[in-house]
Amino acid sequence: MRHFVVVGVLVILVAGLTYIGLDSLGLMPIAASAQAIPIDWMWNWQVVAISFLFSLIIVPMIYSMIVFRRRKGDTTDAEHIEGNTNLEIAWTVLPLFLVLTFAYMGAFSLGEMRRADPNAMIIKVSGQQWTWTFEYPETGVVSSELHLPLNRQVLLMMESKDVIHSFWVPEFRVKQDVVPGRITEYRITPSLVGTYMVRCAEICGTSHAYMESRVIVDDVAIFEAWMDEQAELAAIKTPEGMGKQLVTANGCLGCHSITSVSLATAPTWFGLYGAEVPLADGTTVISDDAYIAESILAPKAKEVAGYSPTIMPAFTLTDEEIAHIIAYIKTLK
Ligand code: HEC
Ligand SMILES: [Cu+2]
Repeated sequence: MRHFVVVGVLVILVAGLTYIGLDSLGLMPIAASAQAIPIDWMWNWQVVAISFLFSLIIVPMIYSMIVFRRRKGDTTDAEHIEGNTNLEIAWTVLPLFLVLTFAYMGAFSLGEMRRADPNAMIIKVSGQQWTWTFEYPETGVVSSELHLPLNRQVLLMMESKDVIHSFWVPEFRVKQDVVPGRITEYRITPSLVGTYMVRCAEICGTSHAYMESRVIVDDVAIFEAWMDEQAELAAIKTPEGMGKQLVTANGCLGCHSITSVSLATAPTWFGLYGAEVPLADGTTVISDDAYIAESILAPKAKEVAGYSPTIMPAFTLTDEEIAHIIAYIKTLK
């Protein structure tokens, strides 16, 4: 009996220490959505259960190894024990009860996360190798960054243009696949102002690792100011303005930078127009209208030195659209 008491106390002590240790590792990024609360609550109970089960196995094992080890000169056999019905009932019923509790908690928090707010703002999300595009149907604004207002539920209607992607903002906790040919939904209520990253969580090709876009949560007033500004820009129907919208809507800016610093994936467009571009075969080409048009319609035709031509998908755009994009690229210097 004394052994049971000692082991019991040790199990509880080690379980507590394990929990404190695991908790202090900070395994979770900060929580930035209302949906994160039930998820983190469940996660916490899971860590409690893990700590307890770990202790329940490790402590009696180590205790037995030390206290019940064979003494010097002891050659007798151990006592023969056969079956223990009470113990078997206990270790069947208790885990069953625990598993059912967790199943209930899981179902409950899934319900919490899916709770639909009739005032939710709808945003269309489209994923393609290897960029994200966001469209706000209320205003017609298209953006390569996801701007969200604080404390208002948004409903993302997500679709893929090519392969299966997965929309994941770790700080929001929820993750949802983005599948070609069907629309998947993702509800979130941002609860913390900040800048986060959406990253693709479904390996989708060579540049999967770069499939990231900024997610910006702002106070409602700042969000609305941004939206007004974007709507105003979209209303300007100059060739450059339309070119800018086209490159955003087609996800070009996920790979191409418009500043003097290139992204890892593709050459920058800054200063591209009229420049002499070094090609992989050692020759150079002057970047004029024809070259830029060819680069968009048939990216494999000329390979820019230092970059892989297999990365950029071929786009089908009209001559007029190409002309707008070229007009926009001309402004980048
Ligand atoms: C998935 C990444 C990706 C996307 C999306 C993408 N590109 Fe590219 N682009 C590249 C890479 C890589 C190169 C360089 C290799 C090559 O020549 O194909 C390139 C080259 C170019 C060039 C030649 C640049 C130079 O420095 O000579 C132009 C122009 C261009 N892309 C335009 C576009 C336009 C317009 C879009 C959107 C309609 C677009 N790209 C979308 C990856 C991308
Ligand atoms: Cu992807």
